[in-house]
Amino acid sequence: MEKTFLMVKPDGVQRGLIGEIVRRFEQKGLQLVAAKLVQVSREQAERHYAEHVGKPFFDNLIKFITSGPVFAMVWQGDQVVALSRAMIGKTNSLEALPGTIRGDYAVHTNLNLIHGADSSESAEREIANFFRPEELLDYSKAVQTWI
Ligand code: RTP
Ligand code: MG
Repeated sequence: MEKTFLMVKPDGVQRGLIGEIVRRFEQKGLQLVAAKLVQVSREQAERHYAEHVGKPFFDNLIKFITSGPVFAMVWQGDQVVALSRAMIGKTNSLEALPGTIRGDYAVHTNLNLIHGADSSESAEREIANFFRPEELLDYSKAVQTWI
């Protein structure tokens, strides 16, 4: 089963949106396999956003993501990477459609509430940056048969 790394960013934690965001993925039928509040260090943030090193928004992005706790999660499900990205919505807040998390709650591209891994390979790398292997729980949910 595919896994992805999702993270409620500091703005989402500050706005009290952890529950609302978790609710959406849970009700969709995805399975939560790990979660924790994390104060991200500068080194950890730079590893997480390594693909953006050198871009004009990089420094602000690192400053923002380390500005307060984030809620890091691992979710599992069929095509979970693509599915969760669709539920999150476009990066640019003006393009994020209503019904998506960013479309419903985010006003600014820089304060866009949630991160979602963009591929299975990114997910694997990002999960390893936030979780030890034993923190990912392997358990079955009876309801999964019906989804
Ligand atoms: P994320 O990685 O945070 O889930 O966001 P994403 O895939 O939708 O977007 P990505 O291209 O990976 O960019 C990472 C974050 O950097 C900020 N950003 N600003 N042109 C800009 O000013 C710009 N482009 C990206 C956004 O906050 C984005 O979430
Ligand atoms: Mg990205």
